[in-house]
Amino acid sequence: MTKYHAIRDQLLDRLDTMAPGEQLPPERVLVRELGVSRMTLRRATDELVASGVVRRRPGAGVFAVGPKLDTALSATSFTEDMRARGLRPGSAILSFERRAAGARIGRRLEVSPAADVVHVTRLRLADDEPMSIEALYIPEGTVPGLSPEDLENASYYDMLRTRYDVTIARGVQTIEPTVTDEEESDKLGVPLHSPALLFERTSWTAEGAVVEFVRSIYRGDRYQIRTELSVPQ
Ligand code: 16G
Repeated sequence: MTKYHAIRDQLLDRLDTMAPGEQLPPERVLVRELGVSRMTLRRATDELVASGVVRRRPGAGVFAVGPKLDTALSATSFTEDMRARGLRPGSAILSFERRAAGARIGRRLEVSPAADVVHVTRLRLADDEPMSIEALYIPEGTVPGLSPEDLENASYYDMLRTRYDVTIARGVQTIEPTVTDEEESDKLGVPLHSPALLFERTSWTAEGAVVEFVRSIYRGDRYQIRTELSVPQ
């Protein structure tokens, strides 16, 4: 193990005992305590910053970040997911339009390219902290009369159930690594080209109608995926 990896592990051990938001001792103190050069300590700290374990506030120091949110691979909504963790879900509408599906989205929604779709982009928040950006596409016929205000700080899945009497019966999701572009970084409050998870989800009713195609970018420094593994019999 390289020297800086060993220092990184020592810092991780120390962070395990710290509360989110607590500050690491100043660099000069750590250099003395750990018996390393300033450069090695910097390198180890940089790696922890990049992986989202700590946050550096210029002029203030380095602070512990809470554990990442585990997301299970199920057809839950963002709202349900956040509530289950005791966090306050929120969403801000970034754009809302009705337009023709076009070939690519038409294929995803299983409608003709000329069919009307609602295209909404939302910033999703947990306790006011930006977590993801969602681009949601819905066949217009599924949600007649839907307005941007309806989705502001509200759950799309709840609305489907209560207002449109639609229940999601199954979904397919892919997950890929990506990095944030300029706009995403700005909205999510992370540096340009930060690691992120790209989710694409299609959901169907029991009758086989597509009710959403969603492309979401989740912050890689705040999210990880947890899966229960079944053992092949
Ligand atoms: C989640 C889903 C998204 C769905 C949304 C509904 C992922 C990757 N995506 O964000 O497909 O549209 O929940 O949330 O999990 P809502 O009911 O809170 O609006």
